[in-house]
Order: sequence, then C-alpha cells, then structure tokens
Amino acid sequence: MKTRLIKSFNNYLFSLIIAVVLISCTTKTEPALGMATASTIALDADDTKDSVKLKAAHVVPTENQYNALKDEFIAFVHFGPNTFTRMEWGNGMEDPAVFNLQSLDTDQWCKAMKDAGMHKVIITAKHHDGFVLWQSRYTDHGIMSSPYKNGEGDILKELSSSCKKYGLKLGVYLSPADLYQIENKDGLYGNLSEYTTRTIPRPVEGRPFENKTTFEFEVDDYNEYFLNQLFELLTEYGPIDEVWFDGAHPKRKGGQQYKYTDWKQLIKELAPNAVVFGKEGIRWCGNEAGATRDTEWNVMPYQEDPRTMNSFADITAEDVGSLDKLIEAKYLHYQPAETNTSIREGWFYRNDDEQKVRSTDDVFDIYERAVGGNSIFLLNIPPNREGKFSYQDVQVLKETGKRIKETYGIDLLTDAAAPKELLDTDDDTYLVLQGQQPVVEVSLPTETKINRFLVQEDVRRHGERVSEHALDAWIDGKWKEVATSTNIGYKRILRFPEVVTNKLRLRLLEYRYVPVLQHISAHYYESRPPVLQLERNIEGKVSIVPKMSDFGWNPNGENASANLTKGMQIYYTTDGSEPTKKSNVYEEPFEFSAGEVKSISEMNGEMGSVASKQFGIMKNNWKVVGVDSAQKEHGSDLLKDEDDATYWQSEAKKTGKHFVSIDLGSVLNISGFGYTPPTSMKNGMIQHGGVYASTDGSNWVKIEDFTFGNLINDPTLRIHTFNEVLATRYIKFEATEIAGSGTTAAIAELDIYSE
Ligand code: FUL
Repeated sequence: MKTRLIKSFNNYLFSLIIAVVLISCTTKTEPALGMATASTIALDADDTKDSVKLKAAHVVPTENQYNALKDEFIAFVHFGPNTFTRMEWGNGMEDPAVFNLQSLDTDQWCKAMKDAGMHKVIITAKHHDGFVLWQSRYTDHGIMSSPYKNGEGDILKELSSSCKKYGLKLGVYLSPADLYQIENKDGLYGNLSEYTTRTIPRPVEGRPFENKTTFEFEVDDYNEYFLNQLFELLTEYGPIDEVWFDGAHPKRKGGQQYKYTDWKQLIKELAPNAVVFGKEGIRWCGNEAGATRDTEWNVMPYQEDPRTMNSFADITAEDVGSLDKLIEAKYLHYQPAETNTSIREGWFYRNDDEQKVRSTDDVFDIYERAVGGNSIFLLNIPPNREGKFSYQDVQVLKETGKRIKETYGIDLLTDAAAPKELLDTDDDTYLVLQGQQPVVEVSLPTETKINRFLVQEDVRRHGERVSEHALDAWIDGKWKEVATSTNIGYKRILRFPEVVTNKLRLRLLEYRYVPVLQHISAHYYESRPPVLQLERNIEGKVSIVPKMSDFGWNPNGENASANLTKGMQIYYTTDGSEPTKKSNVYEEPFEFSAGEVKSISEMNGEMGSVASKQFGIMKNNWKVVGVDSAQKEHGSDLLKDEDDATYWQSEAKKTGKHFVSIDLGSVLNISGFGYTPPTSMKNGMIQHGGVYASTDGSNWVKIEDFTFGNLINDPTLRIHTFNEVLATRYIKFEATEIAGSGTTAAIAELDIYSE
C-alpha cells in the first residue's frame, strides 16, 4: 500500500513537471491575435480560404452576446388567452374575458426556475393573438379588459418584481404578428397608413412616463404602435435583458413591413444590455424540438451587413458555419444560437393529464447538448390556469437543477496540476496554446471517476477557433482516447463512458488560428442503469435499447437515457431464465422468431431492472384477408407492422361492431393473442369481442370471447390465452364493444402466440 502511494505521488510530481514544461511552451497572457477582432468582419473579393479562416477566428461576441451565452439556461413563459382556450395559436378575435385568471403566483415560477439553475426568463408579453399581459396605454385588448384583478392586474409587473426577488433577468417576447390588429375593424396592422414623422412615445392623457426620452421616427400606424409598446416594456418593468422577435406569422395583411432599424435604435437606447433574438443579436437554432447540431459554430456567413439589415431569415440547415459556407459570404458575423423548446407538448398549457411533460432525462440531455454545444438553452414552461407552474413541471425543473448542481457544481480538477488559467473560474484568464501540437495535460492527485469533460475557448477576446479535438485518459499505463469532437466555442461538454484515471490529456487537432482556451473542468454524472425497451422489426430482428421517452411533440430523435448512460452493458436471455452478467451480451439486433426475451442493463457494476417481452409468431407471411372498413391513413396492414405507433382504425358504426380476419400463411398451433391499443388517441379501444377460426377463410367457427378492461386509462398490451391450443390457418377478430361506447375499432398491433 505504502509503495503504491509513493509511486502515485512520484507520478503526480512527474506530471506536475510535464504540466509546467507544457505551460512554458505557451504564451499565457499576451493575446494571440493575427488581426483586430470585431463582432462583424467583412470579407473581400480577394479573400482566400486561409484569409477567411483568419478572419473567422477573430469574430467575437459583443458584451451583450457574451453575457447571454453566460446565462446558459434560461426560461420561456407562454401565457395568454391560449392558456384558457387550449389553443396553440389564437385568432385575435378572442373576448379578453376568456383570460379568466383568478390567481397568479410569479414567485412560484421564479423559485422553480431558480431551482433549475436558470438565469433569465422571457415572457410572451404579446403573442400572435395581440392580447397584452401588461397595462398598455395603446390598446384595450389585454389584461385591462380581463377579469384579473378587475382589469387592474399587470403580469409583467408581478413577474418583474419576482425576478428581482429571485435574482433572475427578464426578457420580453413581443410578437410582430398581431392578429387582433389584423382582424378588428380599427386594427392598425397593414391598414396602409402613411409613413410620417411620429414621436415615440405618443403622449396619453393622464398616463405620463417617468422616463422622459423621446424619439422621432418615420413610421406608419402599426410600427408606431409597436414602438410605443416597446417603449412601455423597456422603461417601466426594470432592466430588460432580451427582446424576442418571433418570425412566425399565422396571417399577414396589407403588405405590412416592420421598421426593425427603428425598433433597434429604441432598444439600444432604452435597454442597452438587451440582446435581440430573431435579428442580428441571437439566432434561432432552427427547430423547436430540442435538437442540436453536432457542430454549432456561432460565426455565421451573411451576404449583407447584419448591422444594417432590416429582416433576418431563419437559419435551419445542418451545416451553417463550416469554412465552405463562410467562404461564400460577404460578412462574417457573431450570432449565438438559442435552442428553444417546451417542457410540455405545445407552447401553451392545456391540461395536466393528456399534455405530456418531458422527463428529467430529456431536459438534462438537452441541457448538456445545448449548453455543452455552444448554444443557449431556452426552455418553455407554460403556467396553468391557476397562474402557476404545474406540479409535474416543477418536479422536472427541480430534478434537472439538482443534476446540474451535482454534476457541474463539482469540479474534479480542483486539486489537479494543470495550467491555472484554465482551472480557475476567472473569465479574465486564458491560455494561448502555441506550438506544434497544442495539448493540455492534467494530473490529478488521486485516481478519479470521470465521465464528463468541459472545455471553453476564450471566445470573448479570441473568438472560436478549434474545429477538432480529442480527450485521452491515462489507463493501465497508457493513453486511451475517450472522446472526440469538433468545435468548442463558448462551451463543449464531452460525454464518455466512465473512466478511473489520474491523468487526462486534451489534444487540439484542428483549428482556424492559434487556439486560446479559457477554462477546463472534469465531472462525474451519476448515471444509473436505464430501463430497457425491446422491439422486433418486421424482419424478425429484436433490438434492446434504453427506453425512449414517449413525449410525442416535436421529437428530437435523441435517446436521452442512452446519451446520459454511456458505457452501459446489456445482457439477455431467450429461454425464459433471468438474465445475469453471464447471459448473452447484447451487441446488435438479433433474429428471434417467437417466445420471451428477457434483458437487463448494467452500469459500472450496478444492475438495472429486468425488462421482458413476449414475442408472437413472425408476421411476414400474414395477409389481412377481410376487414369491415378502414380509415384513410389507418389501413389494416398497420396492425401487423411491428410498430405500436401506427394503427388500423375502422370507420365509425353505431353498433361498434367491426372485424378483421387474417391468413397466417400456414396452419399453426396457437395458444393466444396479444392486443396493443393505440396510445395517441382514446377512440377505438376494443373491450369486448370474439375470436373465430377457419380452414378456408370463409367458413368460421367461434373459438371464444375476450374482454379487456381499463384500456382508456391504461392503453398497454393485453394478452388473452385460449382455453385450448388451436390449430388454424385463418383467424378472425370481431369487436363487439368499444370502450367509452365508441363507434370505431382500432388495433395498433396484433400478436399471435404459438404453443
Ligand atoms: C413560434 C410561435 O408560432 C409559437 O407559438 C411559439 O411562440 C414559438 C416559440 O415560436 O414561432
């Protein structure tokens, strides 16, 4: 034991020397600049690939953009008439009385956001329906005409004071699209009014502004209305740190144009710290699902100068910032992405039982991909009709915050030997990595469990430069590569299977100019063996994967629990026995015709729970030979496609009686069947029916009846076993009663079990 200690101390000393040698090869404090930095840099006609690279490496964020990046995890709040009408988009003609708010608890919102580790909240002061949540002087279509506090309430005021109490920044979403101003007869949107010089804010009798600033703009009625409202929002609710301009338009009218350059001037003066979303400040990530790009550069190519542009198109392609794209541009412009999605299915609250809420795994996975992928994570939490965040949402926020704290609040490199500029949390220190092969080596005083590594470039002063990097860990006396990735930028989180090591090495492999790092840290995410899910495809191949969340809205295609539990092992059996570490190791989908597969996951020695599935006979020879009816997109083949997400659904019939008959391809001895109802709708659950057999597909003999209960509340697989094994080639299922007195029958999947 003693010799081991001495040995590891010697190793530590040796690594310390290496680290010192490495540091001495680098310049630490002198900036590594090949030209002046700026947040927008023009390209010239004679720029070459190399000069574009150099310029791209010198595009830096503005102070406001940098602060927005540092906020990392921020909240979105969608609240308004839609919360009460259960619509995603209103039509602008809603009676303000539908916003029947009886209570409001913005402190509860802010506490939940704070617990989640969020730093800012952006509220829909006005969504596309035009209803305003604050006491605007310029319209009656809003909170002032609703029952809330007899028309005296002001949600912005309440939120702004809660934000102060909880130390959160505030942002406002002011929708340029405005259906109320389009639809009502005196509406200003697209009313073809003249552009004349107008003073902002327009004085309103009896309601003076404390802020006496005024502006003169050459605008039409709607732009004036919009500027007046911006003036109210930016001067009467404390500092505003973000202004969110949504690009979506349910409707347009009269060729209405937006004079964004005037809006911008007003924002710059009244809210100097605000970043502007949807314009040159912050860009949309390109989807609303929580999907992230593997490589998210924040230096964007523009054909026009973004500093003077009036309208900005959405940037949605997968590759937007590679060198090949930059070369085609006239301007390079720093513009960080916001990854925006909702914790619920939809942007507005609808209800607590049907509107699914993302799991903590899901939210934490998006957090790591978004924040750890050079973007800002903007998560929407829609308040309910009691003016609160629902219980489930609060729990997920709490648990996500706990995971962030437990994982990223503990830096395992605190006592490590490595360049101190990288280990400290001081934004003003950085490390220039000059030399043939820029490498950072870190030595830990003891063997440490690590599965996350975080690295940041000094984007504020040096921009984003690294385009390829790798991480090695010292294991069994040699370096082992544990993770590779592309760019870094503001922050990159590398996730990899757990290693136990006392030395790490970060290699910067490709870069646009001398790499300059700002911070590194190592972490451990306490992952647990995930719950498994077994599926068989139509070719008969069984796959076993961590269970995907069943959040159906805008799926981002990521398997959150697989992302979080890197380094997991799966074992399985096909003979009915309990799986253990000695069972088959699952590596890839395997062929399996019928019977039970049992599986178990293992992570770092800890075993998960057993997941099993009974697979019926293969369906590739089945033919549906009779069906009473089928709805257009729900044909009868969907009941045998091995996909629970698709289903057969009959037309409606008052009696609720429907049937489907199948040719199994040959005579088989069958012992029962499985019925999986659809989960995406509550219609068509077959709760009672009969099974028939036939040798020729036309003369049927009744075998027995079946009954399934509680299908609406629990729409999962039901198995009916026959009293006796049945030898048949043709089988018919007749639905005689549909749950909830329904009139159509539906089957997501039918399984037939052999002896
Ligand atoms: C979209 C809007 O249409 C949605 O309602 C929501 O506000 C989302 C954040 O942006 O474009």
